[in-house]
Amino acid sequence: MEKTFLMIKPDGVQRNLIGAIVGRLENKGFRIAGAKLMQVSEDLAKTHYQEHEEKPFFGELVDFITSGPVFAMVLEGDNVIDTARLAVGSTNPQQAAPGTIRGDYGLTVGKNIIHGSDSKESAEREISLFFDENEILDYKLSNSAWIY
Ligand code: RTP
Ligand code: MG
Repeated sequence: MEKTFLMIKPDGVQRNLIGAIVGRLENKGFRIAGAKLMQVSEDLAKTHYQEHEEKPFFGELVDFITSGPVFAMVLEGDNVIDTARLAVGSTNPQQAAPGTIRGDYGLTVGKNIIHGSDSKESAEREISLFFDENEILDYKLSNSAWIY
């Protein structure tokens, strides 16, 4: 089954949205394979957002993502990479559809509540950047037969 990486950003943590967001993802039926509250180091932030190194907002992005704890997650499900991105919503919360996490909770592009991996390659890369192998658990949900 496919895995993806999601991270509630410091604004989501500070606004006490961890429970609401994790609740939505659990309700959808995804399996939480790993989860932790953590402080992102400057090195990890720069590596994670490497693709944006040349962008004018890179410095702000690194400062923001290291400004307080984040809640990092590995989710598992059928087609979860694309489906979780749909649940996250468009990058700019002002354009994100209601019903999406960014559409319902976010206000500006700089503080858009949550990150989600955008491809199979990013998901693999980001999971291994943020999680040790022993932090990702392989277990079955008792209701899984009712989901897939
Ligand atoms: P993310 O990587 O955080 O899940 O967001 P995304 O794929 O939807 O968007 P991406 O293009 O990867 O941009 C990464 C983050 O950079 C910030 N950003 N700021 N000021 C700006 O114009 C601007 N553009 C992007 C956003 O916080 C975005 O989530
Ligand atoms: Mg991105």
